[in-house]
Amino acid sequence: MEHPLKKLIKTENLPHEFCPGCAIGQVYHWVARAIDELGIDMNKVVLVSGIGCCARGVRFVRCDALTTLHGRALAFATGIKLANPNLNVIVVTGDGDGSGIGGNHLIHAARRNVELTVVLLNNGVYASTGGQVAPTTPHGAYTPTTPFGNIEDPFDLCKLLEAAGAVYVARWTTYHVRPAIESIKKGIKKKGFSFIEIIGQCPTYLGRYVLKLYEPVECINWFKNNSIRKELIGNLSKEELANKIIVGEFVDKEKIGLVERYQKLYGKI
Ligand SMILES: Cc1ncc(C[n+]2csc(CCOP(=O)(O)OP(=O)(O)O)c2C)c(N)n1
Ligand SMILES: [Mg+2]
Repeated sequence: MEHPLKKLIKTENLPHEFCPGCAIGQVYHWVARAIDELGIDMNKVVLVSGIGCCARGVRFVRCDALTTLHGRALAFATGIKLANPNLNVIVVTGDGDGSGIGGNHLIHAARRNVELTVVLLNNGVYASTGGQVAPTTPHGAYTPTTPFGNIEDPFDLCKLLEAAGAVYVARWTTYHVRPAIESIKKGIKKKGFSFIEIIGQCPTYLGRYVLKLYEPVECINWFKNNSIRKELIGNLSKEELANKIIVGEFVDKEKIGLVERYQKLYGKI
């Protein structure tokens, strides 16, 4: 059987090293589909990632791609965009790579409003190194490094990126296929820093340790049953929302980006 996105997915690089049912396949498929639906020439796309399971996926998409240093994808992506503003530079990163070791780069790229799209797969753990606790791991969660339950609170990455200055911010889960693809499309089209968080299953660690669910599809059903659209929050109390994943678009605004500011500056000299 031919892959329906064979023109964009490097099926010749298969088989892959990901666990069965991992969200990474979905995330890269959606990025490829968004590019395809926007009709963007793949020669004008660069995918940039750091280190981690999620970061490894860039090698399966038929475009120029870099896996860089751990947490430094945004530094490389910023350089690429400044050097060649005609490229669509998309960073696909994990929660650890993007918001742990790379957290500082993430907030500053948003503050500077670099014309980049970040798609961050949040599986709540450092999956590739054994499922250790991450800045996104839920409070109380059992992981190999929190055997008594996580005593810390996780980041709300969308609030963080909104405060940092991103012009487009959205969160979906791997259950929300179509809205997630639409958000990635919007993010790519935005002239500024866009951030799309995808809460996704790592069946091996998030599933086994944190959610105590053993099948990928059970994790996706858990996301379905434990998420709520931003518009439906209504009068729900903080306590009622405490364990819910709030999904939707949180920011969609216009602001001049860094590359455009540079271009204006050069025009004046
Ligand atoms: C400088 C440095 N520190 C730590 C590591 C080990 N390391 C590799 S990947 C990773 C975590 C990746 O987590 P995440 O970005 O969430 O990716 P996932 O595997 O969950 O997709 C860590 C800590 C490293 N490779 N380099
Ligand atoms: Mg992770």
